[in-house]
Amino acid sequence: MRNRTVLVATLLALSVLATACTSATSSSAAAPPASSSPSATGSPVPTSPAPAADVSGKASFTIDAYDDFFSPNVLMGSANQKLSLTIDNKGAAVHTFTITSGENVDVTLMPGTSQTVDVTFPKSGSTQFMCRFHESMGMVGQLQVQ
Ligand SMILES: [Cu+2]
Repeated sequence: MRNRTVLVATLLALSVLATACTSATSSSAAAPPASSSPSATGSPVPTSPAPAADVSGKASFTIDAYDDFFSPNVLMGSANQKLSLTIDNKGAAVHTFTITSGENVDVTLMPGTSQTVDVTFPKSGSTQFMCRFHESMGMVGQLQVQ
């Protein structure tokens, strides 16, 4: 929620700047409406996780870490499936990818870096993973047997 508020405030500030520039450099053209896609330049940073990903039959997969969530944060696989999982930290903060149940996985990702770990889906149900720094902010996910 807080991220969204910051984003909206940033977009508002940007559109004010854009309007100011337009009126300063052009007296005839009307200022573009504030809703004209500010995301057209550069790829927009998502504000929530992508939908669950089906990784059945795959040997490797990549998820992204943002501030502060994994995307996607639910991986659907098959029982006992092994997966070479790359975590790509696209956020500005340091994150971890951590599994404390069963196999121990714990890697720390500096901003702009990625790491690959081997994970194994459980026999049934799901295995939780999380970021140790932001678990309380909901930066969690699961390997889910479908
Ligand atoms: Cu984190």
